[in-house]
Amino acid sequence: MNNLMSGKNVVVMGVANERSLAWGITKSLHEAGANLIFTYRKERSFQKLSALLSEAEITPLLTVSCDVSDDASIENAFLEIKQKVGIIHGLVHSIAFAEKDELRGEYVDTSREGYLLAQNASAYSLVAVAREAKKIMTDGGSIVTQSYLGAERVVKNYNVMGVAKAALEASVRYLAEDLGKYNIRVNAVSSGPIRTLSAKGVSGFNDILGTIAEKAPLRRNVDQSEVGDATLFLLSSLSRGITGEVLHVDAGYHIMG
Ligand code: NDP
Ligand code: N5H
Repeated sequence: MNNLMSGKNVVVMGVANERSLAWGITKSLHEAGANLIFTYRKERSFQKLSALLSEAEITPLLTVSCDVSDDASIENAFLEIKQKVGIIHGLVHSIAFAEKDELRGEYVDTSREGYLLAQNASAYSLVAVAREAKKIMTDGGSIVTQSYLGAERVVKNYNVMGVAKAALEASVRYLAEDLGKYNIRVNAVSSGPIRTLSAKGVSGFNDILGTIAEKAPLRRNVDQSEVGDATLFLLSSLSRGITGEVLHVDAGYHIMG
């Protein structure tokens, strides 16, 4: 146990199961003494999350439902957080969604509907959530989202999600400027590939893991605990001079030509 986050209230969005990046982040935050608030969308995620929390002996301050593609749902969730918890110091956005059909074949075939859906759930959602979080981050705070290398480079099959992550990373910079005057920092972690529910059924995922194990400077892949600790760093005062940044947690893979 370290005390990096003791007395801090942190909202974690995006635990679907024990493989979720958000669950790795939860474990790091709990170790650091944070008080945790969770949001979920599907009932199945709520059931999983409740079981995981009791297994890990973590008692959350609150668990609320929140569909980030729906403004009313976001407003209601943050209203409930305000009423039951009051002020928050941190927020973890670990959410993305695109239709499976858009995550294979050629990007040029992306439908308008598929494009808008991916942007809505994966990029605009950070803006909408930051606006609500700002209202209850009255003592300053830190917001951290999760991105991927496909935002910067063309990665086979990532397609519409790469463009959504590019918008997400640009939003991190614009939000950092807007919220900096309230002492709220906004950053992203760009994680290497990790087998999660979202990655399930994705064609070529094993090949990507193999390439990284071979080519990354550390000659291995990363795991949820490494994303968890880097996210903890960005949420804690250790990173107090850092905002608008995209921190790669990818065994160094992104530096390779
Ligand atoms: P998970 O499948 O574990 O998590 C995805 C989460 O997104 C789920 O909890 C899901 O909740 C939530 N979600 C999707 N749509 C909505 C919505 N409209 N409203 C609220 N919640 C929603 O996968 P990961 O942990 O892998 O993904 C977390 C983040 O990490 C994503 O942004 C992803 O792009 C990013 N990332 C993942 C990498 C990887 O290799 N796994 C690499 C780099 C980045 P529910 O099921 O309840 O709808
Ligand atoms: C280059 C790759 C592999 C190809 C692309 C994968 C993209 C994944 C991201 C999105 C978020 C996956 C997604 O939306 C899946 C859904 O269509 C279906 N799944 C679900 O509905 C499950 C049940 C729920 C829990 O999932 C969500 N998202 O709600 C990228 C990989 C090497 C790295 C990677 C996997 C990146 C990433 O962003 O996740």
